[in-house]
Amino acid sequence: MKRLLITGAAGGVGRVMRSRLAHLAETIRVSDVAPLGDAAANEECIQCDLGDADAVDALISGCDGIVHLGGVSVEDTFEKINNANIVGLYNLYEAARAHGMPRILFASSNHVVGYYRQDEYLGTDARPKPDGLYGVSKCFGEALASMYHDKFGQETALVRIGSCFERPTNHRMLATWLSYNDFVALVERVFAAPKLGCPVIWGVSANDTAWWDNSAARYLGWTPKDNSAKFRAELEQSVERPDQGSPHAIWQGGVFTQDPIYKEDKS
Ligand code: NAI
Ligand code: 15L
Repeated sequence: MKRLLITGAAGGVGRVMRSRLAHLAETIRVSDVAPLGDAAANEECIQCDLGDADAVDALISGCDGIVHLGGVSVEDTFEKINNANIVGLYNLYEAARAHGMPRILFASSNHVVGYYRQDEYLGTDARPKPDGLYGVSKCFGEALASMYHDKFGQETALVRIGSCFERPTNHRMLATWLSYNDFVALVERVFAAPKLGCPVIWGVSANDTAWWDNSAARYLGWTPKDNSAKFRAELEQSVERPDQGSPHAIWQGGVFTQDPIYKEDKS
């Protein structure tokens, strides 16, 4: 690619992907509403709010691919979620439509299915059961991408990320963990595939404990390699096992199921 856009580049995953995806394009355009720091040699930094349609239109102009990580990433007020994850998504897809429909990887979330139990094994066609307004906003994003694909041919990988962190830090993450290496490999496959379409993909490593079946996305040739099992013994020693009756141990979405409908700004 000539130019790859990474939104949410000041966030936890974005900060890592900013350097780890540098090989995918001649220029990496990084964006966030938060400060981005200095641009590296092959980077362009653009600070903007996803809720600002004109700014997003300018942001997408000239890009051949988009890794869309930007947005509210946990439960919050409807106003905040609406601006970043709903209006922001619409702005992104309209800008993409106006600028040659660059392929998009959309960071969806396991919280679109947070109200399935941990003893259920889901395919990519499982009916959404979101566990909060954040999860609902990711359902909106998936539906919007699907419509732009069917109506206009816009290609998007709908990656329902589990827990993308350096390592699993609680018992639930033994099933949901996605390593940075496996995520990088997935992004590579998404942009290398001759034909992508608009698949749902579970963004999860090859963990021994598994809730999600990725066989429908096998055509992409993505084979995650990391396994949370290597952290299990240490985690069992350092983190108390959750009570069997706690939401952390019952629901795939874990404690997100306990969030209220926030009315006050959390920050
Ligand atoms: P994060 O919260 O650390 O990063 C998100 C970034 O988006 C932040 O830097 C924030 O400033 C930016 N942002 C928020 N509102 C914005 C707006 N209105 N305009 C422009 N930028 C805005 O989240 P993280 O962990 O890096 O996740 C990245 C993406 O992956 C998010 O979309 C999140 O929902 C999704 N995801 C992450 C998971 C994980 O385990 N880290 C799991 C499932 C989904
Ligand atoms: C998410 O969707 C969040 O963005 C992330 O911060 C984690 O909480 C993750 O899900 C998870 O479920 O562990």
